[in-house]
Amino acid sequence: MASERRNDLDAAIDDIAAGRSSLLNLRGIGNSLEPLTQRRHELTGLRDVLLDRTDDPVNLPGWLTELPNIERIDAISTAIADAPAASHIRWTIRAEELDLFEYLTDLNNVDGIGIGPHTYAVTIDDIAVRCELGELELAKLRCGVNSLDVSKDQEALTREWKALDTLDNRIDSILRHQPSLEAADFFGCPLGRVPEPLSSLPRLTRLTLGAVWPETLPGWIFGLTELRNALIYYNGLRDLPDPVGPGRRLRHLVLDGNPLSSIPSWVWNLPELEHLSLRDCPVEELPQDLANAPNLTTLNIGSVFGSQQAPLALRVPPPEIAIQGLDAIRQYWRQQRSVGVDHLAEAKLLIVGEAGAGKTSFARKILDPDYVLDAYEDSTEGIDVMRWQFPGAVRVREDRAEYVKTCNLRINVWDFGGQEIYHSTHQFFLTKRSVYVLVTDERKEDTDFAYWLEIVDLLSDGSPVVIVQNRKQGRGQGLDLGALRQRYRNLVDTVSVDLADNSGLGDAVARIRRELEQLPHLGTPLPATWREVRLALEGDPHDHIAADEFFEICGRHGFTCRDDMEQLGGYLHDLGICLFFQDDSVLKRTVILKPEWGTDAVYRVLDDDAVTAAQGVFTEADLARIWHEDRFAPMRHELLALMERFGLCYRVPGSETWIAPQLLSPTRPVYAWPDDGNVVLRYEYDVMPKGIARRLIVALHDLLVPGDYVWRSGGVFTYRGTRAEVVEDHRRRHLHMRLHGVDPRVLLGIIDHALGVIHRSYPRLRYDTFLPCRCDVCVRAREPAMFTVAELEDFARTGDQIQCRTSRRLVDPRTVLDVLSPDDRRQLAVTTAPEPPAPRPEVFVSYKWKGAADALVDELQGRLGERGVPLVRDRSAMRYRDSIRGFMRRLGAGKYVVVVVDDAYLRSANCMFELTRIADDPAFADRVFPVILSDAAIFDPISRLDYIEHWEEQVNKLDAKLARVGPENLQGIHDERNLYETIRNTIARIVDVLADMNALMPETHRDSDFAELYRSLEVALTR
Ligand SMILES: Nc1nc2c(ncn2[C@@H]2O[C@H](COP(=O)(O)OP(=O)(O)OP(=O)(O)O)[C@@H](O)[C@H]2O)c(=O)[nH]1
Ligand SMILES: [Mg+2]
Repeated sequence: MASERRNDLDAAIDDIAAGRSSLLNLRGIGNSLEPLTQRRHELTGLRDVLLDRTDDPVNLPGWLTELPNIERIDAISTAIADAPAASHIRWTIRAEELDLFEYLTDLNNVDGIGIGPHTYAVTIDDIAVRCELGELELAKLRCGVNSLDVSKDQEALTREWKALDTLDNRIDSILRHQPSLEAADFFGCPLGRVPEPLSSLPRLTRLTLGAVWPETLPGWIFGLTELRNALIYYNGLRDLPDPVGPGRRLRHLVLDGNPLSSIPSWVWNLPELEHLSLRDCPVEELPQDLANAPNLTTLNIGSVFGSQQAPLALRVPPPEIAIQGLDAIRQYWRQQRSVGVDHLAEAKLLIVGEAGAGKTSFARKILDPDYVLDAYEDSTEGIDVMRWQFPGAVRVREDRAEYVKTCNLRINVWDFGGQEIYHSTHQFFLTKRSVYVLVTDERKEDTDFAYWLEIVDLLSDGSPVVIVQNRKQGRGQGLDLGALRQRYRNLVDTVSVDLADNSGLGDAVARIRRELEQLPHLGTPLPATWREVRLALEGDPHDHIAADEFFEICGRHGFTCRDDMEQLGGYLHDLGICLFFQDDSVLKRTVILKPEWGTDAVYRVLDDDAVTAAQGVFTEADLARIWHEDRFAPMRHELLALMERFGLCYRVPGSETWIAPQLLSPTRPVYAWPDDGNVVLRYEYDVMPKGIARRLIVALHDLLVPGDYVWRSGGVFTYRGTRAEVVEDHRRRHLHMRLHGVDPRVLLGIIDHALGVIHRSYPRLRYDTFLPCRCDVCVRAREPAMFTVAELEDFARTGDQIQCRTSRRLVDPRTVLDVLSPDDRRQLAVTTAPEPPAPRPEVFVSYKWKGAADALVDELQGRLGERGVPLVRDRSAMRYRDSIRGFMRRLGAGKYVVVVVDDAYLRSANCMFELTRIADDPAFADRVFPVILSDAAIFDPISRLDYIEHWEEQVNKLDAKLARVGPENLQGIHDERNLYETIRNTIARIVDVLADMNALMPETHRDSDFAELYRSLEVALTR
């Protein structure tokens, strides 16, 4: 770490010495300036210094101010011990340093001040008075925080400020006396208003208003004459005002995290606008006006939590296009302008379920209710695709108005073979923006609802699912739709049919039609030429055409530029209408018009008896036999490329043989593997798609150990003297890896990278990576305790030791993480850090902070600490659920928890989240030591109902909100709702247990100096 910092510092000095930079930015590097002393003669070009954030007072060396060109030192987040007197340097300092600075040198040198949440009222008053007296002349004023947890609301943020009222009273006067101000920064300063005197600052070029939450935004902001940068994020703004005033010179406009559904046209007409950021804004349209901003070079959409995430609510242009960037969006509009608009009315219906459930029969009944069931219907091999058309209606938006347009909807019905062998390949065709039907055979109980619903959830990015229960003349078993729906957000309905007499069929088809019509991409305006090309392709009888032919068809239908044709090709591919892999050297020459032609060919190989008997091994001769018809024969090369592309086969290096790992032997071969000196790693999935190991085998087949070292669910890879064994355990949702050899980290890095690519192909995949504990007990154990990497990193960041659940020893998380760090060149030895004396298990405390419990917990921590029982509390300011996960994991692993319950605790979602997690443990009553504050009415059964009612109300409120806003894009609210519901469902039980536990009131605890609590803990800790 220290050497890294040193390198960064050296690099920064190199830049200055070479004249590439005049700024020394020490953020993240630290303020240790000793290394600079040796190289100070190289710093003649240095003009600005930006100091790192720290509360440890920094001493600046005298020579720094003697450098010939130094002009500014920014210490806005830094405590200073010494500030060399030098009248030519302008300082930016934090408010707290003002007096000291005046004492050390001269306030005339200060041109920037930072007021933060911890600044006292007297300091703010003092600044205001100095401004009024003309003692301070500022170019830069910051009232805010360094970083912001955007999930916090105004109230939560307000509580963090010591003197927000004073700031609110004084800020107008401060601003009125600073006519030279160039930058005003209110970031995380929840004033609830935009100070009006900002409107009279003629030189203001940069204005930051982040999480200020003004009720409305005044129009003069965008009329300020000199304003270049406006960062107006996380303010709850639903619309933007028109500019009032002459200014139109904005270059950077950041509006992230505001619930803006549209951007007014004046924004697009700003002549100098270069950068516009709309991340996490539910903007529905990026309009044609965007072409009016000639200088716009960056447009951020999607999410701050992942740049590749699709924009929240975008309909026009289609997100598939918008995510490709500004050029693609401009191209889309340019085409529309020149050729007019048409609307897409085509979608996919995917029918999945177990073998024999009745999928094919149902698909045929959709197309023709008079279809007579065939008792000898063949089991579907691979996938069949049928076309279904019906007159329907789509929602169309034009000129910001929405209307319903009737049209002929064209649906491609994909009927998937239900046999197990097909499951892992189907995932390539489970597309987004489709409707799914899960057919279940009601007479059997073999439907693995979880598997199907999870896999659809994983791959389809929220596409709706309808369950069709096929009664087959039996009785319906009845499904607990409510329970399933709670788990699977995209399950929309269940319908029951009997295909023999068509009962329920009409309703089922109507339900499915309704879902299809509501798919968000239907009705999307597209350049009219696109639809014409699509119709031409649809009318083409061929299974595939050459890419050049596709481009010719485009040309015949009004396309003039190749880029536009490729854009359309990509869009059709993304929607699953055609297969056109434009980035593949072989496949880019072909457009597969009928994807089922490709899937047919692929499944023929996987279903072939000879290939199956050879356990997946095949040659070109086999392919010539399997693909002998005219349909396939000329395209063998491409079809093989398609199989490789899907990760279904690989060529054995140096041979003319291919292997389809899906057909390999299911049993692991016997081979020797040393017991000692292994590096072990495990991936654990929430939902594990089938065949991850097989895709890894295909991706890294070059590294497979030759011979019998690969099987259906695993393989052994080798690289530079290290071997890695990777095994998939689908039942337990694990991928397990052990490595042995000279330096396992390189091979581990290669595998981790390949897995990353596979993981990213599942948009919603969630998994944890685990590493084994390295304490001396675990090193010898067959089943060592495992830590998640996220948890280890969390502990390593704070410098804490982590407790092993097996030996209860404290372990240094960095020694466990070592295996993942290829930078660390130390040989990987299986030794552990020197063992510290066996510690006591940690005791955690859960309480509602910033409330009545604070003082009690302070006291408790002191008292128990004196007696050698350290109390672990999470005082970090980020307690929102995502941020407290690390703490929770630790809390879950720690044995004992003191829960300080007051009324606010029982009404706080964060606290109750914590408590429900603690209560998940079957040994809840043994682990928890409650301290009940007097306002928590848990001893009276009637008052207890109040809490249940409270959570009931919260659920209802959210439901009402959800019903109003519509379910799309409200993932966060859904999660919140699920949490509230869990709390409502469990609060009665939890409170019962707490009330039964003979908890003492705090006064009694205090009177006895917490002796009772200490005694109970002591007994538990020595158990
Ligand atoms: N009597 C009766 N038979 C049905 C009904 N639904 C389907 N079947 C029969 O059940 C058998 C299997 O139905 P399919 O529609 O082929 O099942 P599938 O889900 O497509 O099966 P795979 O293609 O193997 O995945 C066929 O013989 C159908 O005729 C029904 O409601 N009543
Ligand atoms: Mg079938």
